[in-house]
Order: sequence, then C-alpha cells, then structure tokens
Amino acid sequence: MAPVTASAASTPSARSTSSNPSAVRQRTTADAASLLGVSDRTLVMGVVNVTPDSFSDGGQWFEPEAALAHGLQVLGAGADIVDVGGESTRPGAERPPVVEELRRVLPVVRGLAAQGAVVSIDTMRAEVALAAVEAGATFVNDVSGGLADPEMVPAVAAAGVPYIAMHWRGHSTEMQSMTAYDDVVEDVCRELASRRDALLGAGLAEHLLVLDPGLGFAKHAEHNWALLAALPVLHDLGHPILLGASRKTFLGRLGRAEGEPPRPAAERDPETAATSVMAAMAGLWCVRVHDVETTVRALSVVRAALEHAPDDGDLG
Ligand code: PMM
Repeated sequence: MAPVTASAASTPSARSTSSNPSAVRQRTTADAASLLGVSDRTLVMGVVNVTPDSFSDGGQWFEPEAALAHGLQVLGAGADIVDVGGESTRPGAERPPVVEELRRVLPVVRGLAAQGAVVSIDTMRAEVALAAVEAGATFVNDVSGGLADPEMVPAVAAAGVPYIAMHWRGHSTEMQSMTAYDDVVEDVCRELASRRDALLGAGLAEHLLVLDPGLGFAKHAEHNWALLAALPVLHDLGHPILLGASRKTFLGRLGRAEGEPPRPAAERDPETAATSVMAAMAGLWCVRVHDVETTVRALSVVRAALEHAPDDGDLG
C-alpha cells in the first residue's frame, strides 16, 4: 500500500462495511481477508490483554468478564479489529502454561465474535491459535512470526486465516540481549523478508500475510525511532504492514530527564496517537493501539486533510 493520497482518501470509507458494533453477525475469514484489501485508510486494531502483567495495561482486564466488557468498549470506540492476547510479552515476562492461556482468551474471543467483532488472537502457540479460530477469531497475530512454535505456520495455512507475522528475535526473557543491529532498518527489513519467504514456502497464502516491524521487541529506543522514521520503506516488503507502537516505553521517555523514570504506560496515548498519524501518512495498513478513541480521532484528522489536498498530491 502506497502512502495515502487525496484521491484514495476520498473513496467511500470501508468503516461502514467493517466492524459495526450493532451488527451482531459472526465474522468470517472472508470478512477478515477483505479487511486486508482496505487501502483508502489505516485500520485500527484495539488491544485487549487478558493478562496479569502486560506492561501497558497489565491486570486491568484479567478476568474474562472484564476483558469482554473492555473488548466491547474497544469495538464501540471504532476499532476495526479487536486483538485478544493471553500472554504478556513485556521484557522479562515468563510464559503462562498453554491451558492457562486458553482459559484466559477463549471466553473473550467467543464473546466478542458473538457480538460481531472481527477478532484477532495474539498468540505464539498453534494450539491457542486454532482453538481461538474455532471460537470465532479470524486473524492470527503471532509476535514470533512462526518462530516460537513450528506447528503454527502449517496450522494457520490449513485454517486459511490472515496471519500477522512480527519481526522477532527471541522470547521476552532473552530479547533484550538480542539488540545488535548494523543498520536497524535494513536488518529488520532483511529479517522480515526472509521470514516472509519461509512462511510462503511453508504454504501460507501470500494474500493473507501481514508484516510488522516489531517495535520494542529486541530493540532499544533508538532502534524504534529509526524504524518509525523509515515507515514508508516497509512497503518494499510487498505486504500490508501493521505497526504496534502503542504505549511502548520509548514513547514514555519523551520529555523526561536522563535518569527520570518514563511516563506511566497509561499516560502515553498522545504520543501513541502521533505514531498512528505517522503510520497513516505513510499508508500503513493498520495500527495496534490500546486507546482506540484517541487514535480514531487522530486518524480522522489525516483523512479530512487528505480529502482537501490537491488531486495529484498527498500532504507531503
Ligand atoms: N506488541 C505487543 C503485543 N502484541 N502484536 C503485534 N503484531 N505488534 C506489536 O507490536 C505487539 C503485538 C506488546 O504490547 P502490549 O503488551 O501492550 O500488548
């Protein structure tokens, strides 16, 4: 998807045909695949972490009822996709047993799908992905890009659902020791390209693959900033791109003195909205955010401006 232009932005919005909280209809994989084709605006994926310890919102929606209520709120705020996860990927986090991950996510996926939400399951485990698809999820979001579980790619390929593969070098307990890059933009693009080739070689359908540069995963602040500054380059990978900058620590360090702790995660939404605007200006497919309303409103500014830009131009 190329950077958004005025002519593209003036075509009818896909929002009317995507997630509509009042349309209580189970979404299908065909609906999910059609979302992959949206190119006139940047989609918004709202996060529902059913975990005791996610760095951005840990513990707030740990019980399934609270998580489901939060998911409905995310949907009502305008999310196109609701991303449900039961494993924290905060640096240093230990993995929950698979039965515990299933216990956390399945009722939430089932409940949101029954309300007509397009649900993605944020997991590195094939077993969880398949159970979630069975429960109504129509996207699989795997931060390991298939590296954590050899069963994942064959399972997703057989299920025929869109797959989001993120740039990943290792689990949360070890990723902070895997931050050596010569040129982070070139290295991440090269590693993502080789992951893409491996995934397609393993049978994943080309039109169902989304790629993600993995901000905050095996990356220091300067790496995240360099990637943010180079977003349009990611189009060279030839797939829709998802960006997950929301509430990450590098944003919380802005305006803080050396040695001062970063701003708390829940206070990083203005900075997150700025990254969403950058993603939209670069023509990215989707942003994954915790505070959906702020990003939806920020993206409406981009759309309104683009609708008033000269026919042949973008906002530059
Ligand atoms: N970040 C987190 C979790 N899942 N998925 C994708 N595709 N991209 C991301 O950047 C990403 C993700 C960690 O953030 P959280 O703990 O706030 O959910």
